[in-house]
Amino acid sequence: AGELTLAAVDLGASSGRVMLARVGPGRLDLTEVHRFPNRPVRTAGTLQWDVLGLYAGVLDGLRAAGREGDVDGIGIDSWAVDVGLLDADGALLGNPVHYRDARHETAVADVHAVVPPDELYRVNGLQHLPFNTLFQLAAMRGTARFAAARQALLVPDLLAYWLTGARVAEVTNASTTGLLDATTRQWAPGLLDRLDLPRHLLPALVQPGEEIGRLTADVRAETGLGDVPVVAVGSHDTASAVVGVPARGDRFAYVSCGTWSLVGVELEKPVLSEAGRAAGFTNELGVDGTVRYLHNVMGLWLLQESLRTWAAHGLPADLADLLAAAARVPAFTAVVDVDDPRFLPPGDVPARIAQVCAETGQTPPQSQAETVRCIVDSLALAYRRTVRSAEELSGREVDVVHLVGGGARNALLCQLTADACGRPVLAGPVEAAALGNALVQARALGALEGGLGEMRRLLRTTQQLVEYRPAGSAAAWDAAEARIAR
Ligand code: LFR
Repeated sequence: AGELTLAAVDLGASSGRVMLARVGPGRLDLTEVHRFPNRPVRTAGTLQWDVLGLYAGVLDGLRAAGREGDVDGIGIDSWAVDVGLLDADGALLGNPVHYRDARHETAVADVHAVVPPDELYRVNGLQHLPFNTLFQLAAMRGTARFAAARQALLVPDLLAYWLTGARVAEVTNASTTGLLDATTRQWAPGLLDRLDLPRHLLPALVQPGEEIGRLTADVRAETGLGDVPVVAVGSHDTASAVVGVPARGDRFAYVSCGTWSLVGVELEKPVLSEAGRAAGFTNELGVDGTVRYLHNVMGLWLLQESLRTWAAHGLPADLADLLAAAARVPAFTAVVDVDDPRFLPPGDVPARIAQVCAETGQTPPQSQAETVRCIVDSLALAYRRTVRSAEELSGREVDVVHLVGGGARNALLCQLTADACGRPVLAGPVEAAALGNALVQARALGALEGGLGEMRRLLRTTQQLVEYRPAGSAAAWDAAEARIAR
């Protein structure tokens, strides 16, 4: 097998990237060819994704990729759950609504009245998040837009549709909708019927590695690329990031740390226990039939929103400076439960932290550095709690915690995660999602052989990783946990 040049499109909540990967036996290099901001827009009270802006960024990136040489394949991954609705002509009916929009939640009680939460979990195995696609669609029932809708496409599938003309639902991302049966791994028609969601909304499923289609003539003309296949990858960014975890064997936990921190283990089969539901564990599908048994921890969002709030008030908002200051203030002056749903919507996170501290009888952080320290301590504490629960609930033992994604650059967070979990943390790669995207393409197109183990071996031999050894006492973390016990 030779070497291939692959474009990996990776869209995050705050920016989109087009990366060029050169992959072959013993080789895996990644370079960024284009990066563009992802700015959600609120109109008439609804928070939405500027999906045409994102698509334009993808086209710019593909054009830039083409200038570097021949492109052999394209893969797309992004955040999950959000969908664009298409009408009978295949035209987009408005912008996909952002998962942080408050309206989705209005349907939760209605859905649960028809399918109680425990029953829902036995079918879809999904942690309750108020924005899971089924709640979003249920909240739209009765609207003109919904009446006109013939199909719902998840964001990466929508972009792939515009590139190729083919409409599919890639299965790792489909598993985040709440409408996929966790046991059969097919759409759950019974669930759709009971919730009055037309079955035709959901396109045929495809597996990572299948070709979705080839660039249309229009797109070829616009990008300068040739007859390039768009290959289904783990189109849920977290699925691609878990491919990009450079683990050896199966005794590992991961923290996929970006805007969210997805914390869990990789399994062969779903765990649909009531205890897992109560602990907020999800059974999302991974590449090669794996299960991502994980919990959504609020993640770097808390830092991002704090910086945004401070910048708006004219306060210092340089992350590196604030983290350096946070490393110098004492640990555990205040900790919060980062999964408090009040942290989900955009807004003044520092004020919300102060409020939660007051409610739990703690002195709120008195400075920006203390607020940042509170966030980082609280994230590490949540990782500790979640890794432990994942082990207990799944029976999988964990020797090492892999921290991948942008958070791998945050040395304070990595060290505190090692201390909190009492396990070594292997940090990196930062671009795990783009790497996982490229690896799945490379195998589909014949440049690599084998399973996740071979892909991960290639990651270990080519990517820069940093090890953090655990230090300090478990008792301090236990005491911190007791302060926020729910
Ligand atoms: C991470 C992520 C999470 C998903 C959240 C919302 O980027 O994809 O896995 O729960 O975004 O879609």
